[in-house]
Amino acid sequence: MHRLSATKMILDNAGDLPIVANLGPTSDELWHLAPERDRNFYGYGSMGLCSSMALGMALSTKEKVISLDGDGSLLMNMGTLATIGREQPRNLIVIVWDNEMWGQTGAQPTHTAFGTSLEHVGRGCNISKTATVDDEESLATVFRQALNEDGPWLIVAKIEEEEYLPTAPVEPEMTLYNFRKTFE
Ligand SMILES: Cc1ncc(C[n+]2csc(CCOP(=O)(O)OP(=O)(O)O)c2C)c(N)n1
Ligand SMILES: [Mg+2]
Repeated sequence: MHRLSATKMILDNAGDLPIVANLGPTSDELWHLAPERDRNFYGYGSMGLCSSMALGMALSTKEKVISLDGDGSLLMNMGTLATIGREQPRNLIVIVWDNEMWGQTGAQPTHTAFGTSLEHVGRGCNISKTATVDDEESLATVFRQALNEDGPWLIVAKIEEEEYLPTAPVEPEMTLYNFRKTFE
């Protein structure tokens, strides 16, 4: 499964729901697919905080909130999963693009390349709606289920890297301004 195509599938199914994206190619691809979509929150610079920010949003709104996180980032701030399990936000869907590497800093293999299962970590943190999928069709099936059923959800999507798209020309201030406006 490739992240770009899977992200398009997420967008096709997500309607107008807020989507928070991990820094780097995850944000770049989201922008290239939907540059005018003000409900995209691009997490440039904030490694490890994608699902933390999505958790905060989920606790502040009734809408479903979608986090597109990365394995290396989630490993760096694994306490996020414990806090999600503690708070039990019914409207939070975390998808982890697991390429088993810190891709954008030189493709160094992460712990998931050596047996760490982020799904199992999530279950140990009391997140009961979980899945690990490695093809887009399975991801689409579980994602649609997550949109229809209470969470919190943790979906680990195993992906293969492909060539990066150009960095998205977005600024944090504008991202925040445009995104916030959609909640008024
Ligand atoms: C606190 C912090 N440490 C290190 C970095 C450098 N850094 C940026 S992205 C990244 C790797 C992120 O890995 P992952 O979440 O798996 O995303 P991928 O690159 O695989 O898409 C690192 C180490 C950073 N931005 N912030
Ligand atoms: Mg990664």
